[in-house]
Amino acid sequence: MKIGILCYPTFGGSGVVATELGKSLSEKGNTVHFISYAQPARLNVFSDNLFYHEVSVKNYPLFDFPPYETSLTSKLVEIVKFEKLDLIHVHYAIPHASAAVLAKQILKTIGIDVPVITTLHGTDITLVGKDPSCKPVINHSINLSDAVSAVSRSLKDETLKTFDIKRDIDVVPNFIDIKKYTSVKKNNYRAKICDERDKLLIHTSNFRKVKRIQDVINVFCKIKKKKKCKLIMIGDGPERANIESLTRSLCSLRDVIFIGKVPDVENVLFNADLFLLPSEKESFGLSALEAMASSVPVVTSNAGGLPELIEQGKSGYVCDVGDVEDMSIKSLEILDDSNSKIFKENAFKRAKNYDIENVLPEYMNLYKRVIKGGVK
Ligand code: GMT
Repeated sequence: MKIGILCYPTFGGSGVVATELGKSLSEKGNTVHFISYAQPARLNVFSDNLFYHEVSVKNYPLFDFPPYETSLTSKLVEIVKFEKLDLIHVHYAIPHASAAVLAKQILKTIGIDVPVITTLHGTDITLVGKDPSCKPVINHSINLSDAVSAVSRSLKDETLKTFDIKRDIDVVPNFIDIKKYTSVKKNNYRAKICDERDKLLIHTSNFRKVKRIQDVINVFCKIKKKKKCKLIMIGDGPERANIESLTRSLCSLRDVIFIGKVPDVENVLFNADLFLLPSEKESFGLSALEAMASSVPVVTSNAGGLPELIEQGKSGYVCDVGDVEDMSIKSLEILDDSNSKIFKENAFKRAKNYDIENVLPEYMNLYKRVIKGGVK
């Protein structure tokens, strides 16, 4: 198949899922064309069936806002026409779904029928998408896509509740490539900052308000009173400066280190003891799955799709959003030497269900369903 993938190029979950999906599809012999405004962060391999097309936006003194969606739509029309794509798969509805639906309509006028698959990732529905400034456009593009998937049952339910949807939505969960996590042998960060008795805690995110990162620091401070431990904060974003100053006021900077964005998160997760994700909203929680694939148990909030991923009391715990007291109690239980090993084993076992080899066929089925006239 010849597949066009539209996504954000950043380290955010939807961009990571889109890129890993495209890489895997190309390994299976499909031709994949990524379309975005920059090269996707995890697009680190190149082969003769993997392409990247950059969208450049025409600026003009009249424009206060460069018209990205128009440029994206035009680029899509060009790529579908000249590369003879069998389908367009968009990740994160805003603005990708409406651009793809418009491109589809334009292509129809010249006799090309290209199916559009929209994958909803989270804030495109739960936060930004439901805002009146986006809602009618998102609603329309979901209804006019040829297939729509959501990354959890919770996100599907919220989509149906919030919008006027006249079609089915499939649930296709996030995934990891388990091989990548099992081949790591050393965590240089752990070696550098921890002594033998230290437990290592990790948090990864894009440092937005919705992640409630202050809860990570507050839970860590509570654990620290009972157990020797260190915390590594991975990622970057608008809240980072605030969180760094909160950390400085609450604990020693030798105990918490902020390492910024890392492309190979598995090397930092390896041999860690606990992952914290106390988000306000989290449609799936890819970062928690990545931790579990590294045999790291998780303590998270019960937001969105997290309770679907984590088996309570086995691979970790989900606690009420904002309940830092409960999160620290559950963390201490997992960190206790008598429990730690079994939680780690269960986390890894759970993650194996989400291996790309199990999830890729679900996307392939969606593709086959929407390609009516067979592949070109
Ligand atoms: O978490 C973010 O703000 C990034 C966002 C994205 O689209 O890049 O992540 C969302 O999509 C991920 C991949 O499907 C999910 O694992 C995250 O749970 C989801 N984030 C939220 O719902 C807040």
